[in-house]
Amino acid sequence: CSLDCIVSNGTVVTASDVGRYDIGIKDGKVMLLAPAFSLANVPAGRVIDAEGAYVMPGGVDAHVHLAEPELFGKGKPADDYTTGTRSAIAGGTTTIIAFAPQEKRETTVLKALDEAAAKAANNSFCDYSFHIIMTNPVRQALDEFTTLRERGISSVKIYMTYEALQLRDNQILDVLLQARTHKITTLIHAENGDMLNWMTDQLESRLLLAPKYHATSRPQILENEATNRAISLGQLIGAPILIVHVSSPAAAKTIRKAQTRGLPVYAETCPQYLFLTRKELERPGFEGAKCLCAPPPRDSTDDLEGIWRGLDNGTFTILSSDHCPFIYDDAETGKKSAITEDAPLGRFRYIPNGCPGVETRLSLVMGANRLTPQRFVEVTSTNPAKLYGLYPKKGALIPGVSDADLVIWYPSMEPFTLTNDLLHHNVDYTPYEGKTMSQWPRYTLVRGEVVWDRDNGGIVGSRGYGQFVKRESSYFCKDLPPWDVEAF
Ligand code: DUC
Ligand code: ZN
Ligand code: ZN
Repeated sequence: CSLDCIVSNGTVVTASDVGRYDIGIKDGKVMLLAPAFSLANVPAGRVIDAEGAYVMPGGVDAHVHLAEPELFGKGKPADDYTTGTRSAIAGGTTTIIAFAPQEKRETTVLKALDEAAAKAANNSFCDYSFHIIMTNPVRQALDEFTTLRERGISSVKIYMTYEALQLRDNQILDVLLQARTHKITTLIHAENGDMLNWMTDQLESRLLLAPKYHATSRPQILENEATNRAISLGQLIGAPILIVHVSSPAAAKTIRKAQTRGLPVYAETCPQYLFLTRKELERPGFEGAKCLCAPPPRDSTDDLEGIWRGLDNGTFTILSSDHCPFIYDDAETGKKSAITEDAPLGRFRYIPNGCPGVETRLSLVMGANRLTPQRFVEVTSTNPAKLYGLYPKKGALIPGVSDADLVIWYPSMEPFTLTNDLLHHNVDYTPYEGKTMSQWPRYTLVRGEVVWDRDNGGIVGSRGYGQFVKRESSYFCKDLPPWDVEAF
């Protein structure tokens, strides 16, 4: 039979194996995985000679903010599904999970899902799904978990901070219990909102307003307290939880202890907590705002080392971007909207929290050369696919089963200096401007189609090719007996 495409003689890396193979692709799927050169005589529509390259399952970025309303009460995210997923494929990511936020005044979550689905449909360059953000977990919304599962959604995110989003502990328990029943994974933003507001008031009363005080207002203890509490709430219910965007070694240690006790606690970190320290918030003038995200970049390179260690030793299940894009130079909706006449360096309280990063996630970590290639695939593709019910369609290269989503790297490529004009998002900066990049994907394939060809056209995929992917429950989800208060 003829194949649509053969990727020949590459070093194929999955989470479990490394070896020289040919990959045969047909109808968007991995059809054959055979020893190198063994497909040499098979007719194919296209042959990609991957000699000297790493061939990996495409990146799965499970934390991307696109086309959201003014979520945190400040600033408006700049990327929509078109620009955000364009940026994703240029960086080797083939599936994203974005957010569908419930408005606080709504009693349904299905409206949020419908709105996100409408925004993504016919606009996306790569495959996608959504996490529901639950801000009002009333009975109706909780009862809709059945419908969410029918519609292929198996995760919800909740917040322990931000006035417009924050849930009380009893509300968190309501969500966890319902999530457990429906095999839904709960993502938790773990920062203590009251501590944070109090610290912010303290700093403001002393007129300490510049971007760098954002980090002062959210010390590690505030993340660690909320992480501890989230773990305890999860333990009471016996529900799996995923702590998102973990920034501090203190919280990583708390998570590791819980995992050692056998609790179903998973954790995510992001490149900003591997590469940026709070020093970046002290860039001249207002420039520090470019690296302002929540949780904040931590104090020292020792802190960065602590996060790398957690990524290496299994504390962190996944590495996502937390791509949360705000224009810098826009006084209405961007970072600069926090600047007023009486606060020329802005008031950190009002600076939109978040950095762009969907395109740089894989290259930064690949280039750092700190993880084995297999561990790299595990945390950037296979584990997010397993955690969120996409595996083995995504995150694997199983013949006849997995989509032919690939990222192809040539480790011998010429290093280059990163500048924002090389990126494909709708943001006017990158926190990593001027950084020497030793790695960048040469090709990205989504369901067998080359969508990114760095040396020959750049973005060659098309808007609208990306499909919604229905998700199952988490691969890590165990069958549990019903939760029973009388068992206590
Ligand atoms: N949480 C996120 O997940 N992203 C950006 C800001 C935030 O607080
Ligand atoms: Zn968050
Ligand atoms: Zn986020």
